[in-house]
Amino acid sequence: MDLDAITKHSALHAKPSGLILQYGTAGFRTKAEHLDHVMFRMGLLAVLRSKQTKSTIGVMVTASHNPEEDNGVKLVDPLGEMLAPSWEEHATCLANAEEQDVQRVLLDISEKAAVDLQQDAFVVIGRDTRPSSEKLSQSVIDGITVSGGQFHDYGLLTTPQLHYMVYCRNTQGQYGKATTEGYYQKLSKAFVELTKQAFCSGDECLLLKVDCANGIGALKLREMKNYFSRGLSIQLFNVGTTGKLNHLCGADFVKSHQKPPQGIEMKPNERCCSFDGDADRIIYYYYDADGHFHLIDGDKIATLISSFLKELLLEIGESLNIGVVQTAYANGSSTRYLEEVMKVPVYCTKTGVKHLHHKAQEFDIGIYFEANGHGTVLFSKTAEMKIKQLALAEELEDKKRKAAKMLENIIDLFNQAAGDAISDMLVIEAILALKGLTIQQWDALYTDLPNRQLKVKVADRQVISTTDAERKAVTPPGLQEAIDNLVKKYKLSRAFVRPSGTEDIVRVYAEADSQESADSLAHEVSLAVF
Ligand code: NG1
Ligand code: ZN
Repeated sequence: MDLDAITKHSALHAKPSGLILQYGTAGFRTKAEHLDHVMFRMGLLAVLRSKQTKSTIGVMVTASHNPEEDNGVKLVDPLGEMLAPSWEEHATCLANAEEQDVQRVLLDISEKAAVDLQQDAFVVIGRDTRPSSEKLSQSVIDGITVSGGQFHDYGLLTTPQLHYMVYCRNTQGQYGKATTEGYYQKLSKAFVELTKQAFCSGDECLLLKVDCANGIGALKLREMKNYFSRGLSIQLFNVGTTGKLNHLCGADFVKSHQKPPQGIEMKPNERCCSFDGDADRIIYYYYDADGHFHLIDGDKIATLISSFLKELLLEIGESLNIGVVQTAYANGSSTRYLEEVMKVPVYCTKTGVKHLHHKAQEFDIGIYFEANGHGTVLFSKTAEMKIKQLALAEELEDKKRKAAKMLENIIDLFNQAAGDAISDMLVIEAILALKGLTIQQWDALYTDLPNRQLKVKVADRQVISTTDAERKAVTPPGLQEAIDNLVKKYKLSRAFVRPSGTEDIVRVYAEADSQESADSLAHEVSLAVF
């Protein structure tokens, strides 16, 4: 590495003085105009990480569901996972270093992480459709090339597609081909195989309306549609030609406002879903015949998937263990239903998919979803091998082998590297078709407890610290007692606060037996935060 060249180049991507940023829940995120230096430096860091792991590393330029003016960047580790926590710290140090210290911090990281600087480096880059993303990804490339790394720029990609590419490249193609065609082929083949028996001849019953949040999901879903000769009929809305990214639409909007997005025509009982801005989240919803809006969030998605997988496991008769992983935002009714009715073990982790993903890896089949629709299912190598063997076992009775074949296709249909709106959508559509379930029947599995999420602006959100998977506040003193006393006033109630990792706010969550109570509890708790 030519450190002098790096210093020279770094000056062209100067850090605005006084700006301090944190590698948060999903990398760095802030107004796009403040991110040029971060992008350049993440290019540098990706090269170091690649040298250290002797693997391809990914860099994704996106700010997901944030407003169009924002942007962000995150690094993807060798198996398509989020960056390791110790490297998040390195990322924060490097992003915040003053210009004259960049060299020193780079050397510091190399030393601490025992990076062999002679090693080759390879980085792949993807970006979302934000107006700022192209230029910012160019700054990442600058950082990579000046530090002697090689790269492949995929250009426009969904976040989960980039995770997939990284995973494929580091497993010598075993997981799939590291191209968008490879991704579409893998998913569409698994979907077609899985749903072979399910589809009726008319297209009408299979219609799905998709709100693409005016983002990358529109482009990629349109490409994907070409790979289906039959089966699902998808109609795209909010494709980015007129509307603004994430503005009054998208999964985050629908989930947090508990109402439909603008720009989609919904008829009663029609199945609709929304992606977020980088297509790693999905939320379903519909209007009933009386005009009431029904939201089907990540918790209900996890429930549908868990019950389907559990049934298949019973049929193949293998004792593979299943675990469902949620966060504190999971609706209390979902946790109760999973534990008490379905009898599957449920675990709660801190917010952010990296925590859920990590926990889900402990099971043969780890199902994880955030309430906001971000999640996937992970299969252990043992589970995958057992399932593959059974699918091939000629002597097995038909029913068992069919179940094993379904599981085999399900493994291929889920993105094993990250939560993925396109892949999750196909899994859900397949399950609904195979089970002959309508969206209303799915919705009726359990009734959500009314809930409310609020954002509170405070001078310094870091004064709030939490424990017990963020369900209890440790500081400031007295806050948890205040929340406990408020919660006691309502029936079936629960509330917690935590500083957001992606926005400069504190999030308040409350649920209770009625919407009025949930709203009032959330409001009272937000007053206690000041
Ligand atoms: P923060 O801002 O830390 O709450 C939000 C979501 C997370 C996760 C990240 C990354 C909620 C309550 N929080 O994190 O679940 O998806 O963004 O996108 O939905
Ligand atoms: Zn996202």
